[in-house]
Formats: sequence, structure tokens, C-alpha cells
Amino acid sequence: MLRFLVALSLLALSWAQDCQVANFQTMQNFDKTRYAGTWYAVGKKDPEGLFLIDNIKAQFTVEEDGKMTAKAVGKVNILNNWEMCAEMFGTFEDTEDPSKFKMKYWGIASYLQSGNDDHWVIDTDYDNYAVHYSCRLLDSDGTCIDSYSLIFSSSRHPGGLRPEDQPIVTQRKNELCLLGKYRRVDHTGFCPNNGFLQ
Ligand code: DAO
Repeated sequence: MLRFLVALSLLALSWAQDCQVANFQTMQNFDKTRYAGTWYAVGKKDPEGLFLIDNIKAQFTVEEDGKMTAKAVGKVNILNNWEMCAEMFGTFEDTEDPSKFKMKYWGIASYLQSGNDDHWVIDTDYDNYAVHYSCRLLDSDGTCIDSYSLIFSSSRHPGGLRPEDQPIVTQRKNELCLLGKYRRVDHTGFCPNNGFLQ
């Protein structure tokens, strides 16, 4: 009986969950200057046609004109079986919501992926963790068909999130309707900075 009630409440909770992308809560009063610096991806929900596999690091900068840019590295698998370290650039166009950007990205080598994605900062405390989200394809009901999301740990904790940040991040994953869809992102030294990232 108890199991049945627990299952019923979980079902009720999932029914009550709002998975409309337009209603996702993003970071209030996001301050890109405080966000600038190097972040280590420790978790990732992949999009269709996964690109960045692991060893993913991103360095965000606010340029003199106030625009945010990023450099990122990560292991990728191209031409079916060639593992290499991709070096990528991203530029971020501001929108009326300071936590929501339009990102253009491209690889320093022409055979690497390039594209235009939404880049939303869902939550961050600026010093320890950050939750990113991007929906590439909306369904007609407003939910997302193809999304990706990165969980970042700051350069203070490159090995992983602090235990005290984990429940907050789990809550955010749940609010994005992506709980259980993330995998761990390892850092094995495959992508050395080589002067590309400071
Ligand atoms: O890994 O499949 C994937 C999608 C990720 C593509 C985005 C790469 C963007 C790199 C530049 C910006 C850094 C946040």
C-alpha cells in the first residue's frame, strides 16, 4: 500500500511538473562579470548528435565592449573513430533577459562543429557551481525535443561539485525535466591547456 502511495505521489509530481521551456526559471540578475573565469564541466546531458565527450573546460571573458565570449576545449570523436581535443570559440549576443544569450560557436579547425544555440544560465553562485541549458528544438507543445545542458564546477573544485552544492544542482536538473539524463564528465588530462585557455 505504502509503495503504491509513493508511486502515486511521484506520478502526481511529474504530472504537475512544468516542462514548458518558456517557463524554465533562469538565473535572476545574472552578472556576467562575476561569471567570467574558467569552469569545468562535471555533468552533461547530451543533445542529439553528441559532440563534446569529456575533458570539457570553458573560459568565459567579458570583453571591453561588455560582450561575453568563451573559449572551450573538450574531447571529441570525429570521422567516426578519431579522438581529438577540440578548441572552440563562442560569442554571446545579449537578449533582454541577462541570463539568456544567443551563442555562436565554431572550432579553430574547420572540420569541427559550428552553430548557433541558445545559452541559458539556469543557476550559479559564481564561486562554485553553474547550471547551463540549451534547447535546440522546441516541440509544438512548448517542451524541448532536443536539448543539452552542462553542469559546471568552478576552478576551485575542478574534481567535482562540493557536497553542499549537489542538492541545489539536482533540484535544477529536475526543474529542467532532465533529472536522470545527465552523465558524468571526466577530466583525465586529455585536453591540456596548451596556451589556448589561460
Ligand atoms: O556537446 O554535443 C555537444 C553540444 C555542445 C556544442 C557547444 C560547443 C560550444 C563551445 C563554445 C562555448 C563554450 C560554452
